[in-house]
Amino acid sequence: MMSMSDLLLALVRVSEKAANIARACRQEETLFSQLIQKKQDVERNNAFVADFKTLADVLVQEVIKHDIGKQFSDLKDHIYGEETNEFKNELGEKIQVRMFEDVEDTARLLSKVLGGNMRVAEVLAVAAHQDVPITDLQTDPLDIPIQGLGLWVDPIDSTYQYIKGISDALPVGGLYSHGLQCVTVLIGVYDLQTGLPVMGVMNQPFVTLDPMTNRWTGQYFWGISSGSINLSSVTPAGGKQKVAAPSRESGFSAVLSTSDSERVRTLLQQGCEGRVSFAAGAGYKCLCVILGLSDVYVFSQDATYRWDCCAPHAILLSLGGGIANLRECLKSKRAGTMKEWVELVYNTPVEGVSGPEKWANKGGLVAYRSKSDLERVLSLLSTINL
Ligand code: 2IP
Ligand code: CA
Repeated sequence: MMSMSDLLLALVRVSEKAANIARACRQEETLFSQLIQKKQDVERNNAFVADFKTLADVLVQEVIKHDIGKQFSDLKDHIYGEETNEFKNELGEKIQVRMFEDVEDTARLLSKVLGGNMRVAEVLAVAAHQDVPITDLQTDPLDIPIQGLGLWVDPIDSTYQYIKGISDALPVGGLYSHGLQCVTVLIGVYDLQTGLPVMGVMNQPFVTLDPMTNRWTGQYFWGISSGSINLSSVTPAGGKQKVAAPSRESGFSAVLSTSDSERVRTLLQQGCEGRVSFAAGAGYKCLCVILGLSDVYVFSQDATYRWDCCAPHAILLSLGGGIANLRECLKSKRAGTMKEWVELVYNTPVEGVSGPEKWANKGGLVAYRSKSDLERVLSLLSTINL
């Protein structure tokens, strides 16, 4: 019988495959020389950028669905993601991107999307089919049933940074405001009944660029939070520390989106005595909190989605933190009714809307590692009305 540790291994493995695809798409000289050649022609260039972006996104999502669905039949019908698998190529033809059992068949389908470019299609198909051995993940068998679980997948978070492809951004205090480092692959597992996250894998495909080979290497993080079991690759939980959380300068700090409101930015700037950073990518900002680079990630807008948060949420829970619904927490704080802060849940859609908005995190969010940090944010923002 499949266990939670089998699922963790499978998710880490497929996230590494996804990272390979993300790197392969960016590394492909043909695609990039085409991009450069088309720079003069604004319209075509835009169309190409959009299509190229979509292909990486769609292919990664299909690979995750295929690999996990094949190994875990119970999960097959509960893998949800940001993208549909329908893809429009430059000629306006609609193509359903999917994985075949045979690498050649996948390559043939991809070449239709890529205007007949079989060489590039083969590079991507090989990355999509090639198994990635995982040698550095050891967990004891976890006696947690995997029935009744669903998955939220964001195949490439921070697509804007992925397309821009800036490789020489410099971190400030360990944190990147922009650049390829802000790109993440997010795979979150949640309980279909309670809506609570139970497992998360986050992969950062672009961490270090080797100047000699011009190749990137990445890293991954995981966390499990189920009942009394809390394990992660970030803390020494279970003695399996993979990445140590770096020690932070003293003082309360927040990471924000540049698109947040002036008022929220000002209130937090004041409350954090200037220790506010801005960074791209909802997943990356959560990762900054997970790694202790920032105490909280606050966002007062509705523009993040369940697939942005499920994976980091599980890791944060495993560390004793979480991701709370900002508006609901502020309401409860004002009413003085709060016993437990309201966490995001992943099984209930927003009523009365359709499309991706059904899964928007309405009311904003606070990602935190400790409850006292969440409470501090709520006090600082107590005067805002969402
Ligand atoms: C986006 C992406 C953006 C983020 C937005 C997400 O997901 O993470 O970067 O905005 O909230 O929905 P910001 O960078 O301002 O935080 P995607 O890239 O998958 O569309
Ligand atoms: Ca996203």
